[in-house]
Amino acid sequence: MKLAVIGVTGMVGEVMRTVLEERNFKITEFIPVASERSVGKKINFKNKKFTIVSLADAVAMKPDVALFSAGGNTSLEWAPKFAEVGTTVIDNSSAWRMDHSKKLIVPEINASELSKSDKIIANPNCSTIQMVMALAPLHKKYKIKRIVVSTYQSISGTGVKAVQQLENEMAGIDGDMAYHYPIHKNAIPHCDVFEENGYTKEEMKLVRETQKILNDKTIAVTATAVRIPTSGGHSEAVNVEFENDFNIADVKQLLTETDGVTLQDNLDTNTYPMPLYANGKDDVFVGRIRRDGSQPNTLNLWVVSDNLRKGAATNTVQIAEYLVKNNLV
Ligand code: 2RA
Repeated sequence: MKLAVIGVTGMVGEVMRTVLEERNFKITEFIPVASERSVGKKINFKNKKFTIVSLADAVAMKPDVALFSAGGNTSLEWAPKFAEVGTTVIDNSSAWRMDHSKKLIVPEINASELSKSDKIIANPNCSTIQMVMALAPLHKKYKIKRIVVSTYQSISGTGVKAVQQLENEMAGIDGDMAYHYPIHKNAIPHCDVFEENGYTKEEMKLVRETQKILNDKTIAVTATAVRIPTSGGHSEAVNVEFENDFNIADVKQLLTETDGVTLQDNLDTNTYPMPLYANGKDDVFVGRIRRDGSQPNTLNLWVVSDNLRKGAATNTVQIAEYLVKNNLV
């Protein structure tokens, strides 16, 4: 497998390399790609040094698969160029997610939709992935009617500049701002940009992507996305109303049996998910499972996951693994 990683020096690109190494993804040729200013620099992968190449050179090398994490504009311009030479692109940006001709994949939920003809595959937004990982099995059994979700998102979702801003603020140093406001000792209800309807793009991704992944436009979703000064992962308070009633013990059993989900829910031992402990792990952690007594058939749960891993790099690599295993590349 000739594999290219586009955006190889970014935070997600770096985690992609780690995940590819950890999972011993079989690669015959590794093609690291980054912006012009990084071309020619060396990076480490599988204990070897590789020279970063340009996007144009990478297209000419005709990789079998290209994992993209280089922003929407780069994906819009270059993913079709890779696809034209036969490369299967798996893209982390939002560029292709709502394109009707492109699949939006969380392998544990809808990888079976994939076919050889899919040459540009979209990786969902991190906060969507962790939520649907927890909700998909429940939707299958109880049919979701409405989701109200509040997210508490790690600064790592914004990138290096945000991590640097928090470090500077904690050290009392004035530096570049990734956000309009200080993030230290703060919570900013503003992830990505505002749309006409007063919601942010991040909030609308939770609405639109959830319906596409679960293939059910009847699912009502409303979201509030908040940035908080943590770096280990995104946390979400999910209130979900079903068409049918449920039993809490069955819900917990269902989640326990779900690949990629770990139940952390024991109030006697103060056991519940937290980003400090989800950091660096691939699972989606679910806890604080309790009935919402304010209305029928409604459940509250708390969902935490490392947004750079299952929220981005790991999900992308898992899609590539599925393609290889099912001879789709
Ligand atoms: C964020 N989900 O957390 C977005 C993009 N990574 O900012």
